[in-house]
Amino acid sequence: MAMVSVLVVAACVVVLSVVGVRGYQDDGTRAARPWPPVKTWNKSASGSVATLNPCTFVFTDKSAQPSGVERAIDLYKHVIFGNAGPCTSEDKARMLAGGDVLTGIEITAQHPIPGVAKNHEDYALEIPAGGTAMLTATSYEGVLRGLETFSQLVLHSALQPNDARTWHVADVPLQIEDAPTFGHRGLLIDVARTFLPVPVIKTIIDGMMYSKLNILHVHLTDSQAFPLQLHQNPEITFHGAQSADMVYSQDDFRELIQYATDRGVRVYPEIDSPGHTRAMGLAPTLHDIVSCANVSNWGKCCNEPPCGQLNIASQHMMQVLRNVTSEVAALFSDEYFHLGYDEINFNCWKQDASVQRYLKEHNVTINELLLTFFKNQRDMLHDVAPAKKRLYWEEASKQNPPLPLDKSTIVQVWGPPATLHEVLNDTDSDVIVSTSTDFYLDCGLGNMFGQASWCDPYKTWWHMYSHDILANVSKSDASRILGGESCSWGELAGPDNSLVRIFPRASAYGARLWQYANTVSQREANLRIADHAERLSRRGIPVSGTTLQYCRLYPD
Ligand code: CP6
Repeated sequence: MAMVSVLVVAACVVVLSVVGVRGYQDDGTRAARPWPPVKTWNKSASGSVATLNPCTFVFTDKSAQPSGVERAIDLYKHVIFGNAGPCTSEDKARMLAGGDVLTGIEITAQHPIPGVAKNHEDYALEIPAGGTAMLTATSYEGVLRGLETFSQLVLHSALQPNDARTWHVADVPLQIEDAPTFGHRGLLIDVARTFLPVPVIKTIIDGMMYSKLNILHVHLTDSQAFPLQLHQNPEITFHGAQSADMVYSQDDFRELIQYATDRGVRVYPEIDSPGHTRAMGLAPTLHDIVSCANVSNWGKCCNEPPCGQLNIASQHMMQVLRNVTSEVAALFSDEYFHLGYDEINFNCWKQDASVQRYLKEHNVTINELLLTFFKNQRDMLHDVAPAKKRLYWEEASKQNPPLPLDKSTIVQVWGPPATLHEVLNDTDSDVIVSTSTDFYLDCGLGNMFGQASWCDPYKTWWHMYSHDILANVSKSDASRILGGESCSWGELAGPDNSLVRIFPRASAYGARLWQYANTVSQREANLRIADHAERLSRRGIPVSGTTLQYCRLYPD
C-alpha cells in the first residue's frame, strides 16, 4: 500500500511539478485549456474575466442566406448552457452586479451550408472583455470548430468557493486563429465483429465533434457479419447478419449520415474485399461466390475465424458485388469508398477447386487473376458511382504483379512505420496513417482467445499524441499524407466498452493531426487531455482516465 502511494505521488511530481501552475488562478478562474490546443492564441496577460448568461447571450448568424449555421448554433447552445432553464431574477441580479458581460457572438461563414466547403475548417475567434464576440469561418464546418473552441473557453464554475456557479471566459480580450494541419482526422469503427446500436454511433459522432475529428470510417462488413440491409440482395443480410436485430436499415445510415453532417463529420463505408467476406456468401444461393468458407483448419487460410474470401474466378460473384457496391455507394454520399484488400490469404484460393480449375483453363496464375479482379472491380465502381475515390489497405501495394495504384487512389497503412515508407516509395497514392504500432485502440487488451497479442502493449493517449507520423518522411512525400485514423477494431469491443476505448485516445491523435508542428509539452498535454476527458464525460461521452484528478487540480 505504502509502495503504491509513493509511486502515485512520484508520478504526480514528475509529470506536474516542473512549473508551478495551480489548478485555479487568483481570480478564481481555471485556465481554459482547449483540446486540441489552438494554433495562435493572443490573450492579454492582464486579462479580465467576462461573464455570460444563458438568458441574455445571443448567437447571431450573419452569413448570407441560405445558411445552415442555425443548426450549429442549436448544437452549441446546448453544449455551452446545457439545459439551463429560463432566466431567474437571481441570474439577472448577478449579471447586473458584476464585471464585464459578454452579450453574444456573431457568426459569419462564407459557405454556410454543411458539406459545401467541408475541407476548409479554418476559423477566427475574437472575444472582447465585454460586448459581442466574433466568429468568422470559411465553411459551416469551420463554424463548428470555432464554436467548439468557444465552448471550451466558457467555463461553468464558481469563481470563489462561496459563489454560485457562473458561466465565464477568462483572460479576455483574446483572439484566436486556427486551422487544421491535416484534413483527414479520422476514426475507424468495426460494426461487423460487434454490432454497435445507432445511439452508440451517434455518441461516437458527438465525441468526434467535441474533439474536432472529421471522418468516420465504417468497417461495415467482414467475415463475421454483413449487417447492412440490402434491397437487391436481401438474402445476404438475412443470412449474413449475426442476428435479426443486429441489422442496420438503410434509413439507419441515412439518419446517421445526416447526424454526422450536422456535426462536421464525414462518414464513408468499407466493404472489405476480396478477403474478409465469408458473411457475404452464407445464403444457399450464394455459396459459390465465397472461397474457403468451411475450411477445417482456419489458421492456414485466414488470420481469424471464420475464413472466406470472394471467389475471384466467379462471374456470379462479380454480379452480386456490383449490386452490393452500387447500393452502398448510393447510400453513403461521401466521395470515399474503401475496398479493403487487407490480409488476403492465397491458401484460401489454393483449396478452392473451382478457382484452381479456372486458373488451369485460362492459363493464368492466382496473382494475375487478382490483378484482373482489381481492375474489374475498379471499372465496376467507376460505372455505378463515377465520382468515388477508392481507398485500399496497404496490402494492395504489395502484390505481384503490382496492382495499379496512383494519384486517384488512397492507401491506408496499418503496419509499423516502416510500411508507411514502403507505401510512399512504391506508389504515387495519397496515404492515411493508421500504423498499428501507434494508433490501434485494441492493442494491450489481449487477443480474441484471451492471449497476449502481437499488437501489445496498449497505446496510451500520450503515445498517440507524441508519435511523429512525418518522422523520416521527405517534404515532398509529406504532402501525400492526408492524415490518419485511429482504429477501434470490434472483436473485443461492443456497445459498452467502445466509447471508453476510443475516448479520449482518438482525441489525442486528432489533436496531433490538428496542430501537428506546435505540440505542447507532456506536462501541458497531460493537463489538457485530462480537462478534455472530463469535458467529454460531462457531455455524456464515457471516457477512460488519463491522469490523477488530484494532480490536475492541484499540480503543486
Ligand atoms: N480486421 C480486418 C482486423 C484487422 C485488419 N483488417 C486487424 C489486424 C491486426 C490487428 C487488429 C486488427 N481485425 N479486416 C487489419 C487491417 Cl492487431
